[in-house]
Amino acid sequence: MRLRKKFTLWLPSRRLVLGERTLVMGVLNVTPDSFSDGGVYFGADAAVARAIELERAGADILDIGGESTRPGAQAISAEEERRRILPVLEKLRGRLSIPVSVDTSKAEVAEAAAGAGAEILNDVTGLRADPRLAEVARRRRRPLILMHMRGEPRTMQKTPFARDVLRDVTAGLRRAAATARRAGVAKSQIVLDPGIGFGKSYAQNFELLARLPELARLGFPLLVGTSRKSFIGQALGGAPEAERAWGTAATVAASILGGAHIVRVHDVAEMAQVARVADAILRPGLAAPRPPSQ
Ligand code: HH2
Repeated sequence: MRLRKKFTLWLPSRRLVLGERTLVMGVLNVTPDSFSDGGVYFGADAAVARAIELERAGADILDIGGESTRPGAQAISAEEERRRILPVLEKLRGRLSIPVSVDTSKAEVAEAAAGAGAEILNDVTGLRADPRLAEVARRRRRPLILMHMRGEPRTMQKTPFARDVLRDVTAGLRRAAATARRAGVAKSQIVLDPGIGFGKSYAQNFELLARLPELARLGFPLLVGTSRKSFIGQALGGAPEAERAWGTAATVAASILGGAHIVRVHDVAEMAQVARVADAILRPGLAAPRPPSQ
């Protein structure tokens, strides 16, 4: 176990220090079909209420997505994606004190979302779907999360998996970062993500978590998203999404001890506790935080 390297991301409204305390990114899917919360926050008002709830629960970043990437999901148009997320972003303006990231692979959606207040861009295709997204990140000065996905959501769990998952993920992330750098995105504004569950076998997801320190060597901050994913359900003998929180907790702790700077989760209050304790294991010399004043 090694101490994480520190990084600083520059957002329009603030800077985010990574590597001291793990940052918890709360998931808000404004979709009818996401694998664990699809349809629940599909209306703008329900989504806004959930965003505020996630902030109160201890989220450091709110990640809003308008298109499901679950295995087998159908792609939607940029217009439809904008129609889903823009009203939520507009209604959230001035109502949150945490920054918002947008989970999109389309440059025009990223552009519109940045105009509506999104401060971080999160691309699950690592610029493979639309390399122009890097241009938006550069021009709008937004940090860019680049995730590794093997194949595409419609077919990713059907096509052959990589023989050497770490090599595949490392090569893909290197390529994605190079594309972003060529478009003028500063190295310090890039975050990498191994893409747990995206075109990986059951065993490969666990291998990636166990070998996260090798990805940390790429020299970028790491984000890991395991929350409620199906490999956790499989490890628990077929537990449904709603019963995967404890399994998720194990993966969140492992991610942090392996070097993750940000964890992306649905159960924010619970995983924020997991993160605080895992952080304390990483830095056992630090004094306990002071209890909140009564
Ligand atoms: N996972 C999902 C979506 N976006 N982004 C990053 N950076 N890393 C992830 O692991 C990741 C992600 C899938 O989870 P969810 O948003 O809950 O489901 P869906 O894609 O069905 O909306």
